[in-house]
Amino acid sequence: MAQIANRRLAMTLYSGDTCPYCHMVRIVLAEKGVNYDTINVNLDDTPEDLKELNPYNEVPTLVDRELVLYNARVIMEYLDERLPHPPLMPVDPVFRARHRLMLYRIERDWYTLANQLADKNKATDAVRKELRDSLTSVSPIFEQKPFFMSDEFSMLDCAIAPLLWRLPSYGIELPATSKPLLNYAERMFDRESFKESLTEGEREMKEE
Ligand SMILES: N[C@@H](CCC(=O)N[C@@H](CS)C(=O)NCC(=O)O)C(=O)O
Repeated sequence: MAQIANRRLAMTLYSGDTCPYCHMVRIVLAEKGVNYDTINVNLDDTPEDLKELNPYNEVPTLVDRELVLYNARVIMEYLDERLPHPPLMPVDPVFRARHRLMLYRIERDWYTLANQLADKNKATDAVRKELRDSLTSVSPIFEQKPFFMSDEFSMLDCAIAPLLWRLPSYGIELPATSKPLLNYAERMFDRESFKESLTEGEREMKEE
């Protein structure tokens, strides 16, 4: 697969060291075997060019020649279409729509809570409990297939794995009854693309 690993595309990712949305995009890029440049953005002091590229001044922001994209889902879908192998979304329109709906739910139900936990002023035990209970309740689903609701690794896994990786840093420990989810997390963390996607700040999270 050397030719895939050597794919030279003039892509640049503006990325945050601990940003979970950037992490999702980095996993997709690693799955696709893309060579890209990373600009590590300090969110307290964002570079001038990011302000010019993205009206929201946020990461992830991807530049592919003339094209500038932001919002993790927009970027991930673009990458999947631009680099179709390996595919990370179903082809069938109905399955594709369900996949998008699930991505939306992951973001709305789990990342809303995770974002609060990442913010010291908003992190409370009630939020911790809500996220922990929500994950615990869906744990049995992770037993049915090797990947999230699928026999193949997909965009859904790219979206969930960064959240699971951050649980210790949010102060969440899943109960033993969540074994299927814990096993799934270990499978994701063992995947090459996941290991490749990690920044220094993310590696440190696991040791917290
Ligand atoms: N919905 C956006 C969220 C991205 C986001 O929240 N990024 C944060 C870092 S994790 C950011 O850039 N924040 C900049 C700021 O708050 O000034 C996406 O999916 O890309």
